[in-house]
Amino acid sequence: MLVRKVPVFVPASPWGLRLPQKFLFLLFLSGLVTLCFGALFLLPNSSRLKRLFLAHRTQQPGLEVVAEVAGHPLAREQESPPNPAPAVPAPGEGDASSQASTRRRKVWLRRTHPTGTREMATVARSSGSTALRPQEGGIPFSFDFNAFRSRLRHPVLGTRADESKEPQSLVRAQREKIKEMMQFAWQSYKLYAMGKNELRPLTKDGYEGNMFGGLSGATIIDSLDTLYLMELQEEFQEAKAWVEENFHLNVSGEASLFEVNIRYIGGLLSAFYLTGEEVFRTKAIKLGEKLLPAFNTPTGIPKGVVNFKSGSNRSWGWAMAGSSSILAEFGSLHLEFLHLTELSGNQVFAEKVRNIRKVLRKINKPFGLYPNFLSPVSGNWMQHHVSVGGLGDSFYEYLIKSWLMSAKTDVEAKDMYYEALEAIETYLLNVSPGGLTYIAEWRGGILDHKMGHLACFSGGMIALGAEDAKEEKRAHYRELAAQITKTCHESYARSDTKLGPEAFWFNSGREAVATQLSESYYILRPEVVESYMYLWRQTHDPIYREWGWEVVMALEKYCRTEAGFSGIQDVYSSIPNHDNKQQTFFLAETLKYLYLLFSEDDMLSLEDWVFNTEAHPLPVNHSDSSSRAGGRL
Ligand code: DMJ
Repeated sequence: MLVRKVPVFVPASPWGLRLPQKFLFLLFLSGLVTLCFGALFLLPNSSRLKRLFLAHRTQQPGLEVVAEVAGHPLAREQESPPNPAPAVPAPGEGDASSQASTRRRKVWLRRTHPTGTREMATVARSSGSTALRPQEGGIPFSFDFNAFRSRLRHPVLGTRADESKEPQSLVRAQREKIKEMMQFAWQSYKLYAMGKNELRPLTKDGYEGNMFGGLSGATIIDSLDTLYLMELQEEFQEAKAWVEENFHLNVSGEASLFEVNIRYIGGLLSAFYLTGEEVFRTKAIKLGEKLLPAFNTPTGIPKGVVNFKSGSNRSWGWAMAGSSSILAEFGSLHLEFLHLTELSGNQVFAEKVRNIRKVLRKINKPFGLYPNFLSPVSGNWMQHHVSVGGLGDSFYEYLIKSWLMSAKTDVEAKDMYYEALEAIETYLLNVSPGGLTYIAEWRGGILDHKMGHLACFSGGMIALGAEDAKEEKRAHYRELAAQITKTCHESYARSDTKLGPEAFWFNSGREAVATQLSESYYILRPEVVESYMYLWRQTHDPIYREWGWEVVMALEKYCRTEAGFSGIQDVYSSIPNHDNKQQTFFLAETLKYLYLLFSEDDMLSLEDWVFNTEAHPLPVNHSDSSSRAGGRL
């Protein structure tokens, strides 16, 4: 073994320095260099310099964002540090100029929201003007939040005309009751499951599930806008603080593109548009980037599952043996992705969904119908199963809502919607011997005479679209919407709990009831009250509030537990067997639609907002399209 002898002394260098001294000198030098370079990053407003050092610059702002954020693997994975310092201090905490700007904003808010006083307080306190410019660690693209808000036709929360007229009205008390339910659902979640995706109210713990790729806090993000809308300000601040401090995107599991999009992206986008809080915009865009690998397929039709770590994608194993993408999944991205482009300047999001539209436009449709399974490789339908319930539902919803969100400029979406509706009417619509109108499911020409609970959203959708149909069809669609909604109400009314089953049939004399236990459950779903809300807004027929109130009473009686709300396993048993799950959509959708049903029409006015399929409000594009970021909303 060779043993090296340690020298007794080190010879001096030509400058008279010994080795330890040289080492110290070098250490000092490298420290100095690090300090200078670090200053570049620490100095305020260094984002321009950072750009110079960290990315290729391009001339087009949109592409700049692609190069810097989407294209850079590190940037894609990177997260803002937890608990970032607020860019604008809260009123009273900042310097004179920021206080002046807060004052200016309050004046502006007073002008644009003359009677929405509480909403004004929330927006002013929470955001100041943070959304007006990019922040450190944020997205290098500015969105003019003030201009956006000034284009809305109504105060976001309405004028509360009813409150000033009848402060003690029954409707107000009903609304307050629904607010209390939301508060209870939130408090229970907070107490037993804060940060987890869902609350399990019986076991009093949290549940992560496997749909979100390791992302947490689905209930929090799904609840943000409902809390805001109900003016549960303390709870909203708790939710926001969690997003700021604990909502991390550097996760590495497999996620459902659809679920992450409708719940997380939808929830964050709405929270941003309601409050102007930069954190929601930044996280929505960064999360949107993590979904993009799902689109890496020969046709550009995304696969259902994306791996956040490897960026690989796959179809669900149950979707024609892993060969198909699902219509409702790839067809329910349009609204959110256009808003991601709008808020980031990054064209990639809009391009992805426009390509989906192009493929669907071109492909041959059997009898004008859209089957539920499509190969993302060949672009061919894989099975002729058509449904307005599960697997198909929100595709149709997003067509009519794309038209409405574009301020009625996306004519292609409108045409596709009415053509699809015609085909559905011709081949799927039925009236039972007992006189109930329902939309059946179609399997290559053979009908299953059943409707899923999910399909009950269609009453609301058809009502929403009725006004823009050809004149001779308008009254017909209004009536059709009312009839379908009535059928869905029957599915509730014919159960012992007055809650509806997961699926109900129209067979052999039994109508609008489930025929087996495996279809008799109710998991706090929103679709029926969603339709009540749209029908109420369209007709003001008091029956919809009556029916909505029946649901409130039933939820209280059969689904409320000591520690939150739970689904039940059999709507035909008045002794509830709870499923131990408080679904995130109960807070995002069911309670929100109920609350809106008992509110004035100008609260989240349909002139200004469309609801994504998870009930997250996204704004209608009222602006001149030439001034937009190019998302053509
Ligand atoms: C929600 O996540 C959405 O409404 C989706 O479109 C369908 N299912 C649930 C609620 O039932």
